[in-house]
Amino acid sequence: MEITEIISKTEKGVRPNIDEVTELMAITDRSELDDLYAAARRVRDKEFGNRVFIYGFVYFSTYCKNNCAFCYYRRTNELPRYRKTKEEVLALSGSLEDAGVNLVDLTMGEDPKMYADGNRELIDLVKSVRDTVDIGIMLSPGALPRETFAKVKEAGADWFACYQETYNKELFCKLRLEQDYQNRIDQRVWAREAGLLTEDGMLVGMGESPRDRADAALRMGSLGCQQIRAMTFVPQAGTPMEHIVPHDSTEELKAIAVMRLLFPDRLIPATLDVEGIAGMRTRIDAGANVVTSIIPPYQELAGVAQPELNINDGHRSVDYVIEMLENMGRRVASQSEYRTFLTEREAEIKKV
Ligand code: SAM
Ligand code: MD0
Ligand code: SF4
Repeated sequence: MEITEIISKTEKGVRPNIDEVTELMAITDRSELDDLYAAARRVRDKEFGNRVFIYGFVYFSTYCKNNCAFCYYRRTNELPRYRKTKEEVLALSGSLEDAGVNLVDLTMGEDPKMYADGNRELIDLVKSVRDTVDIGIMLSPGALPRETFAKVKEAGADWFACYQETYNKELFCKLRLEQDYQNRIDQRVWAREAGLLTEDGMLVGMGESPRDRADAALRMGSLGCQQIRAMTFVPQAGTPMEHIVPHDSTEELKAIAVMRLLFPDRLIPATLDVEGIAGMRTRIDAGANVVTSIIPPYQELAGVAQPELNINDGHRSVDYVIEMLENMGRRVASQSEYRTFLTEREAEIKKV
């Protein structure tokens, strides 16, 4: 089938098969790419209008017991690491709320301290943030034991994020060394069973094929994840993948647009963590509707893929992002709009 036909039938709501999705992921022609992005924008705007959600990012512990091949914070990379105190996390969450973000994403490496005693400290942290702010809370802690999910929900989190990176098992094992493929898939299933909304994600530029990306997009959406993402791999000093030649963002932008066409009502992030603020517009123009990895300056906080980019120049700050979105004719959702969105989606996942 011609690319234009695949785009137009998908836009009309007819689900393409995996071969057709692979063709979309493999587009290289400039005018076909423009058609793909334009269709993705129409589909998004029909569903969400010009509303965009914005998420603050608090990477509260950079200690990690894992050794992912792609990650700067892998166990064997010798780095200065930090662990924020509860009081610091509460102050950061409060100031993000005051600045107008819709959600705070509490992220950590798999810090052994947060796993001790049935994840006691982690649960306590979520509870304290819940008592302090009224905005959404996402927890991105890595893999958790099954029995912890009910406690995470009970403590007041709205979302659990854990990215499979790839659904190609062989590639997964090369990336997430010493980790169990099925256990990582189960994370989102267990989280949803506990009543949490879930986010899944794929990494781009790790040696995966367009078909792998098509498979990941279809699987992430069909598993009922309400937020799905693609992020381009950024090589990190001191890691085994340090010298891999990085992709530009084209494959990520295509993945965003294809996911948008396949799953019109999902949240899809435009992350500031790959190309900084310079990459926000292209991701929004490919169909994204959430800006993530907003980080307040001068708080000694790190990003993940870009530990420092644009943080202390204030270009990843809330005010700067809001201004840029407004210049693009977009509008940041109010807190009550985001709350309503969460309530609706929570009711939906209960039906599944
Ligand atoms: N430690 C938790 C985990 O791994 O699930 C949560 C934080 S982890 C740092 C969040 C995500 O950042 C990873 O799942 C991966 O997709 C992404 N990431 C890590 N290193 C990256 C890199 N070098 N380039 C692009 N994305 C990266
Ligand atoms: C982001 N740096 O949104 C964050 C991170 C973890 N839930 C998210 C990868 O890009
Ligand atoms: Fe640890 Fe997450 Fe980095 Fe893997 S991706 S090394 S689990 S912080």
